[in-house]
Amino acid sequence: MSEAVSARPRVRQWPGVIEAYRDFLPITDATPIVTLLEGDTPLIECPRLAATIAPNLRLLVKFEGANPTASFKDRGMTVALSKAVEEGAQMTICASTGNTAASAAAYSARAGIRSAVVVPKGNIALGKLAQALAHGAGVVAVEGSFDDALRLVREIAEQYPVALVNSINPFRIEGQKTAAFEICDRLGGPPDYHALPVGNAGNITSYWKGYQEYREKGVIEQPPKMLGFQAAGAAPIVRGEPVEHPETVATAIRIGNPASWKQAEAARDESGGLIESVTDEQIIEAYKLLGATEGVFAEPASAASVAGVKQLAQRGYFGDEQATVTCVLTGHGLKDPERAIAVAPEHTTVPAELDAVVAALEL
Ligand code: AN7
Repeated sequence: MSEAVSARPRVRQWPGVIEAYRDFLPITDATPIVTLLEGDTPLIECPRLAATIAPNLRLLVKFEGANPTASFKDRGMTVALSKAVEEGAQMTICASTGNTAASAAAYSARAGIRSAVVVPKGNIALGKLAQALAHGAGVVAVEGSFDDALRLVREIAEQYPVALVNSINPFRIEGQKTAAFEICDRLGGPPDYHALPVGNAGNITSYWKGYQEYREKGVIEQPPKMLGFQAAGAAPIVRGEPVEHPETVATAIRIGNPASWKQAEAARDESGGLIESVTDEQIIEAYKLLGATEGVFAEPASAASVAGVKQLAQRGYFGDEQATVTCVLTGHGLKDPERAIAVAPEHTTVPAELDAVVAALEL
């Protein structure tokens, strides 16, 4: 037998979510896999944070900022782009509060096709805009909200030959559900509660689908209770009606009329969980705590999950049981450096002399 010779030596690494969970995904041999090796993100135990906000809990965070474009969107985008290319698409389009835009732009570049993103003017974090531009997307800011942008791209996708890659694209949901599989696989079972921020409600829909599929396959017995958190100024599901002018520091979830509203309610009700709101103050407090107590830097929207768990713990929701709670930290803190600097104390500038630096450091 001749020796197998390969021009490219095999790299021993995680293969991305499609190869890792292929059996659960609508992928065939004809599907070209567009991947940046997303997924396999850290599930980090946070005992110090738990001691501060909810001493009875075993608290873990799923750090989705460790994905290639630094948010959870990459899990859905690898499947959406793979299917779009399979179907012959030459261009993608999406509306976005920023992270979808960054991910769509990157995966479109990876696939060798064009991308366009429509964002609400003035309300997209700097890092996300930088990413979309760096990956060559056509960026259009509209004088309106995310909801306006989504309405526009839906119309455009009906009239022009472009693939819509917002989470109304079912392949996005399919890819994103892999995060639920990872949590169960790493924990050796499901958590008791699963907390996450809710914006357009695609992610809560995805996680719930993932947990249910693992139950159907007999991998887990009992899926977790789903705990969704909206920002108080952008909480249509909590209020029971669309919010025309959503406002929050957590620009990622500044959404007034979520596309997957009904699915989010189903996840809440079928799991026996809840969807509540947290104020911007609570969000920023949790954001700072995560960074300072655990060394984990997530963007403000992500911290809504932690703020929500604190709110529930304070009113005794979890009881005395030592429940396991996973919080999804959906995006990296570096996405929004302006917010990080705005909420921190000002730093000192001194002459480049030892005495001055030592004095300033209060050593
Ligand atoms: C960091 O990028 O909607 O409930 O256009 O970026 O699935 O919408 C982002 C949403 C949470 C909410 N955390 O997830 C977009 C966009 C971060 C996010 C959400 C988003 P969904």
